[in-house]
Amino acid sequence: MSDNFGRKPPDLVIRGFEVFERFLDEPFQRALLNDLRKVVKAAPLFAPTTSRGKEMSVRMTSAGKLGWVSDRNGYRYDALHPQGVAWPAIPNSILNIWRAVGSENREPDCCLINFYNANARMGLHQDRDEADFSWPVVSISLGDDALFRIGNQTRGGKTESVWLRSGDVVVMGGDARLTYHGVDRIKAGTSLLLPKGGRINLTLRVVT
Ligand SMILES: O=C(O)CCC(=O)C(=O)O
Repeated sequence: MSDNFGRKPPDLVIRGFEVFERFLDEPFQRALLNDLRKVVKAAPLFAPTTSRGKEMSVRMTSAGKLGWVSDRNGYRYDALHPQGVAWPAIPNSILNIWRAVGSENREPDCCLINFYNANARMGLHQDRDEADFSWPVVSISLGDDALFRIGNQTRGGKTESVWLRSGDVVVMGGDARLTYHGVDRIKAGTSLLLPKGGRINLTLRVVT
């Protein structure tokens, strides 16, 4: 298990999104999954809704000081899970990835955990609810392949897509920090990591 990540350049850079392919080997991915099971036990996945009451297709939960929630009152970072409990701490295995590719100077406040079944997607959006955009967002993919779309810093315009696979890590920092991005589709059956299939995406964020 390679948790001693060496410094290496990204395999791909698309519009400033740095893609580290297979950054996590399979034993590490399995260890991460074990840690995530404990997080999900303490803070179960929930179905977020938009402020208009429309259910999003991803299921989510968080670890860290703050978690991301969306309901009738809109979306926001919150210190409590919708069930009223504090979010569990971010597992060290995940923090080590942040330290390797994100920053050694500050820990993230939030690890947002998104679960995608084969039909789930995420529309193009910016991550802009954080106080300081000089910190990157680090994204970790586990399970089935996802078609990740990268747009521009404003809505519209041409986009580019890349398949993200289990173990891939993407750093969205610098000029890419406020670039629109989303997930168009999940290719079911492309990974054996999750026993029932699907995809987990983790995003590490400095919020305050
Ligand atoms: O699932 C992904 O790869 C991207 C997730 C994302 O964009 C987000 O959580 O804001």
